[in-house]
Amino acid sequence: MTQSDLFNDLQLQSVELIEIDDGDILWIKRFLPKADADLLLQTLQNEIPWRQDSIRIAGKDTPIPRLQAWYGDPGMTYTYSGLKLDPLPWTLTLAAIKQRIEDYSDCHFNSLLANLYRNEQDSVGWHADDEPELGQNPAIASLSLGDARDFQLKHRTHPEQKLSLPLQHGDLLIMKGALQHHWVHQIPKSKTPCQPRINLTFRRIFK
Ligand SMILES: O=C(O)CCC(=O)C(=O)O
Repeated sequence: MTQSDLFNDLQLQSVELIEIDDGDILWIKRFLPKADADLLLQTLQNEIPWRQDSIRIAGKDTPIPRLQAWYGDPGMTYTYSGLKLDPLPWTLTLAAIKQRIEDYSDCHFNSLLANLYRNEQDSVGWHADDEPELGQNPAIASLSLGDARDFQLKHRTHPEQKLSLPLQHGDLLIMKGALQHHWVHQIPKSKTPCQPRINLTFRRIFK
């Protein structure tokens, strides 16, 4: 172990409540210690059957600029932008990290969208996680692994209210309250080269 590995392992979790109007965000930096985050990143890169789905934009099938996979309890299908996703069954790895996040957040999740940003060209555009099946004020827990990327938020009716959170390896973001009604979020392409990043967004679908 080098001195910098040792330093990284000693860095402690810190919790920041982001003060914004119309929603709640909790940013738990280093929710996972580096060694756990490293192992999880490597395992998920290999075990998830990543695929590039297409969504319909202006009547045309357009590949999304990232890879993804949808997991969940039986029957927890999810539809966004005209794309219907049937759940893969939980793996031991994903069930374990879900439990760890549930214990911390006191929330219960029955589904997960996993995203793989292969490099700086991969992204997700402005959107909110406001599909009807997520209920009125969904709690969403989002775990970041791999290279840091900027998670940007913008208020829908006061677009001058915006923020950018540089999410790092092992960080957990919990979004709650009315956030998805009033704010949109995105991961833009990056101007500098990026190594792969995996993001796990745990959700609860109401059927
Ligand atoms: O990669 C991220 O941090 C955000 C992913 C996201 O916005 C989503 O899955 O809805």
